[in-house]
Amino acid sequence: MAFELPPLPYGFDALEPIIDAQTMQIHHDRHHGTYVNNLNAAIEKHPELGGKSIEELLGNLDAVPEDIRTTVRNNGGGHLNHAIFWTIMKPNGGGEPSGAIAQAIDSAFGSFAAFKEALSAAAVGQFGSGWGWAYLENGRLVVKGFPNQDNPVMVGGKPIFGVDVWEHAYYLKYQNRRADYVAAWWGTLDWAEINRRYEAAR
Ligand code: MN3
Repeated sequence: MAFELPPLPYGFDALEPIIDAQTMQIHHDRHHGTYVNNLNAAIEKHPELGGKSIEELLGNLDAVPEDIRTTVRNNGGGHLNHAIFWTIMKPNGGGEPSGAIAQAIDSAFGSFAAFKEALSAAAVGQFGSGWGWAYLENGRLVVKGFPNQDNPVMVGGKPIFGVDVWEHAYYLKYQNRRADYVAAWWGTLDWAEINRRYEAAR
């Protein structure tokens, strides 16, 4: 069973003006689509891996045959990262978190403002291409920058939500102003979905 590009759960223009429609279309259809195609091409060389989930593959990369390991890391990571990314955003999102994730944020960071500053700094400070992730590490909520298409599952973490800081995610609208993009991105968040992911992860 091949991996599939999940449909975007809203229109390309749904996150305007924070993320422009052209960026969303290229990002989802071409970038994410290419990660899925490359991942499937690699898995085809090792049919014995066909039944594994993307989390299983990335959570134990040492068990992935060496000839496709880097391809699976980069393209499988790209698939998982984006599959999560589309779902944790929504039209008219943002605002303050509530529920269990709000409690976890307060418990680990003291306040939503401090958490927001920490995740934004991790994302903006990630050198080159990568992501800023909020994830569970031994049950505790942490934030960290990850290079390329690496995902917290590769270090035993459980990804809750993250922000793509590859230039393809923001350059058409924000050019080099990554910090402006990250600051605006908070206005897209779907806290109900983030709560659902947190509840499932803990
Ligand atoms: Mn991307």
